[in-house]
Amino acid sequence: MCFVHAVTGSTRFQGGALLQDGGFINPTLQAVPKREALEIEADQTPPFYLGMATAAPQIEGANATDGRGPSIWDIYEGIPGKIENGDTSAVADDFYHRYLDDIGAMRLLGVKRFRMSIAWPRILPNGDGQINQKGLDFYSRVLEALLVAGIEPHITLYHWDLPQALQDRFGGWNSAQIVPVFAQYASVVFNALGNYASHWTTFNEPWTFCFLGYGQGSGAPGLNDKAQAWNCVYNVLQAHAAAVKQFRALMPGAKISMNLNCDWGQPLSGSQADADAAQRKIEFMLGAFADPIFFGDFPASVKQRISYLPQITSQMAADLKGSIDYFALNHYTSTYVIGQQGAVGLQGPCDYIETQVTPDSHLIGDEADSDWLKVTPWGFRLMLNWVNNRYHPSEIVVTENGISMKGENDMPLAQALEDTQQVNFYRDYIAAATDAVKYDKVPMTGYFAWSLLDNFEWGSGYSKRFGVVHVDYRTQQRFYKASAKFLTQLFNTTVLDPTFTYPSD
Ligand code: PNW
Repeated sequence: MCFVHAVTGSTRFQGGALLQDGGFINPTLQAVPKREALEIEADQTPPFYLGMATAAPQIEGANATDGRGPSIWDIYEGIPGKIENGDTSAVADDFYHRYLDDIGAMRLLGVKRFRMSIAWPRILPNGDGQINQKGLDFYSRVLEALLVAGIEPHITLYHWDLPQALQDRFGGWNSAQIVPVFAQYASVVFNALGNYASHWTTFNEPWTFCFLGYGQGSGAPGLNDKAQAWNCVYNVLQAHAAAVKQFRALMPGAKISMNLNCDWGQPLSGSQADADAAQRKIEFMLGAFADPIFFGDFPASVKQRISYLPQITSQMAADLKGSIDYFALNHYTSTYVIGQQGAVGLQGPCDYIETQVTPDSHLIGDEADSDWLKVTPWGFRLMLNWVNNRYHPSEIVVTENGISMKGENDMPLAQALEDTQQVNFYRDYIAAATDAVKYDKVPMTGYFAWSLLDNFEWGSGYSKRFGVVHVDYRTQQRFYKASAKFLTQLFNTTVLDPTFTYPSD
């Protein structure tokens, strides 16, 4: 029997004991046998596949190369004070030029799936109209290299990089004019690159780009208008349905979804008000997108509170229902939720507030480098169960999960590469998901770590490092962290040579 070690410290994951330790027992969960050891046994491969996730605007760089047009992030990054340290995505990981090295590294690690996104401004620099062949050629090269390396691509059409031209012309996602324009972009991509992949998603985290981008202004395009954010939700849903219609006609047999992110909401107290509030929080964050797709309408809790919510028509409901082939969930963390009449949150009037610290100063989980992220593997299992119980999807693929290790950016290289907190995070979250599959019968089939490489973390610039591969941004050298080796060993995808180093080192 062989154990994956390098796992010390955390005692957070001990099956049922953990659930009690966290102060909550979910009646929908079966009691879980206590784990004998904290180590995950390497000969017990998790019951889902492993992949590495990335996104074009966070890794590619080369923002003005080969005809790429400006995106809303290129412009937003230029506003003083918006990005930590004044960082920009202009070079990022230089994946545009180094993709062969990075794909080669994944091949050597034994990674079999790679989640990537296509940059709309590379394909249609003005958003619509003239196609930029060089942009399509770049993705053909990347996708061919992946297939030659035995790595299956999972492709996202839109990961926050709207062509700035469309923001200027009609206000981007605030306007219904975006719907046919996105459908055109989708059809260009499906026609040119459709044969390369069998797993697709239309949008990554519309909650994030609608509410942070249009509702709060902490991401591009930097607007602060909740009505615009809900218009964005509505237009994204319509654009998704329009793209899926074409997808199904062109690529029968391939699967498409939308990457939806949700934090677990844990009632702070045992009160009914807090229980209702926690349910409402998940309906606002996840249900606002998934309910229309599964049930053809927004959740009642949202409709009752958001006066400026656009109405889903019966035609739109019909187009949306059944418009995903698998549930693509991005999940990182949990919050405590408290019912509070009159409370207004990021999404508008919602009658709840969220916190990650109890009144007696108990943090919901260990801190990461990103302040919104606390380590709560128990919430992952509960989140998977919530999705399964509400929607009964045929398949759930976790398309992002990961951590920026506390203090990592300030550590000497050797210490950053021994990323024990990141290893423990993956160990505990994967164990929680394994329990969800094993004991709760959640149909989770795949798991993508965010991220392959340290990368441009939006408003945090390069100060937060989510990669399992370290990037030295001065030299573009890459170094494996312990977490890269942990994940690939755990999934039995490779036999690692301990002296193995990155191809370009
Ligand atoms: C996701 N928040 O975004 C994205 O899909 C990735 O692009 C990103 O790098 C990753 O999570 C890590 O942050 C998020 O503020 C952006 O709560 C913001 C938040 C959460 C997720």
